Amino acid sequence: MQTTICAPATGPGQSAVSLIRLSGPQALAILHKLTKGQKTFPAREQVFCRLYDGEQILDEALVTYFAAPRSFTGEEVVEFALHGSAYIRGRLLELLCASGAEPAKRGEFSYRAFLNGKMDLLQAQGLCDLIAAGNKAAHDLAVSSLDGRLSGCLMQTKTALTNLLAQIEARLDDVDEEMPPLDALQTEQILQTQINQLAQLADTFSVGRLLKEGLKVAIVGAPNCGKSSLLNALVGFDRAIVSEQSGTTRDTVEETLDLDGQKIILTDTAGIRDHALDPAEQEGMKRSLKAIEKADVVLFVADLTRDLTLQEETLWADVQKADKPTVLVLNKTDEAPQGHCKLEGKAQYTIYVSCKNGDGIGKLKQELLNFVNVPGVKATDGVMISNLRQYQAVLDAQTELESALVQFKRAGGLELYAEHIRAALRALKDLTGEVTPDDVLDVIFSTFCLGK
Ligand SMILES: Nc1nc2c(ncn2[C@@H]2O[C@H](COP(=O)(O)OP(=O)(O)OP(=O)(O)O)[C@@H](O)[C@H]2O)c(=O)[nH]1
Ligand SMILES: [Mg+2]
Repeated sequence: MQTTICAPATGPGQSAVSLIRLSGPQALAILHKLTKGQKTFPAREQVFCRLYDGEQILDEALVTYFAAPRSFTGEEVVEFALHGSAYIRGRLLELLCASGAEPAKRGEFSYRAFLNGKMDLLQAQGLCDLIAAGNKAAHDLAVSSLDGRLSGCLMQTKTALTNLLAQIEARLDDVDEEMPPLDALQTEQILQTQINQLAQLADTFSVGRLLKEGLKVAIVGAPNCGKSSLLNALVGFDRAIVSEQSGTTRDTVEETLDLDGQKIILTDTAGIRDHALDPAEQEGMKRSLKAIEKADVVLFVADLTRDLTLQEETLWADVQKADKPTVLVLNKTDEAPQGHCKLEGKAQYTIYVSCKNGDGIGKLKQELLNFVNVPGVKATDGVMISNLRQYQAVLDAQTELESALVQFKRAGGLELYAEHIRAALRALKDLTGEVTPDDVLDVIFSTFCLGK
């Protein structure tokens, strides 16, 4: 028999109210036990009642009972809205477990909702992303998964492929060859349309990922060019130490910025020069190079009050080799308003700033936003994918359909052609969880938060 599980649905610590959720066949019986049978609980109505710990009152709570299958998990569910003391919460969980419930695993409520057909895997992942979203962009992205837009978009492709497969299979079964052959033009068109749709969806991944995880920006350059000053100017407070001495920043300094609802993760780094003063600075420089590797965008800062050093030119070449979008940020325009830098012609983007008086900082922020607000990346219905597993499945499906098309055009055997379409369908069904193996599902849901 299915177990009954319980977990806090709200965070730890003290709060005005906290919520505990109970789900499974024993939920209502456990509720009656804790309220000493003093109340009835009509489904979906909040009932004010006393919860007992033996003969003592534990709390006065608002309790809602959701009858199966009309609940989040599709099972019998009880939600306790308690006074938010850590003691009440902890004690109620103990009482629930003493009455036959078990502590829920991470994501177990969502897992049960998925198993009971309340949502597909994409929607469950959307829900997980919704809770994790710390800014508007990530939130909007999660909503488009949660409300089924992404599933709907894939459903169209699945339906088209299923119909096509049915037609092929009918011909494979037609040993007497009584059926007319497949309409070549129409079949090719169907395949090509689906390939294009999947390719469009796959293309949204690079931006979708940035929207969800945030744009990682590394600030690099020679010592004293104003990297830490730039970090501070962008975030709007003195996050990193600034001084006129070269080699001030040793370790990398990270700070997150919310720019128009988009998460930007800035990393200030140690300045790169020929001779490190000591092992700590040397290690700092190594970390600067690692920050470049990890970044989505590099801000290469140069000081307009002086000429570029050889070391800076080498660093510039290294950044180019890393093949990252790079913005050349020419700093200290207040002191050198006519200053120039020999990299200007070589850089894709150049912005003049003064970290001292704030000139150009707004423009730089806008430039950073341009890396995520790429026009036209949204696929049908404004959906995007942001998860690597989803991306790989979409690519797999696309590759299989491309092979199917080649096979069909070559007028090869129908069986092989059908096999590629089946494989594409499998990849798409794996996305929505229809054919996903249990151990993979376990891993996916275990990344969800407790109580969800
Ligand atoms: N005039 C002027 N000075 C600036 C500007 N930005 C930074 N500085 C000065 O340049 C010096 C170095 O600034 P930092 O921000 O510490 O430079 P950094 O690149 O982080 O240096 P390291 O951490 O040593 O690699 C400080 O004295 C700053 O006040 C600017 O826009 N104009
Ligand atoms: Mg610094």
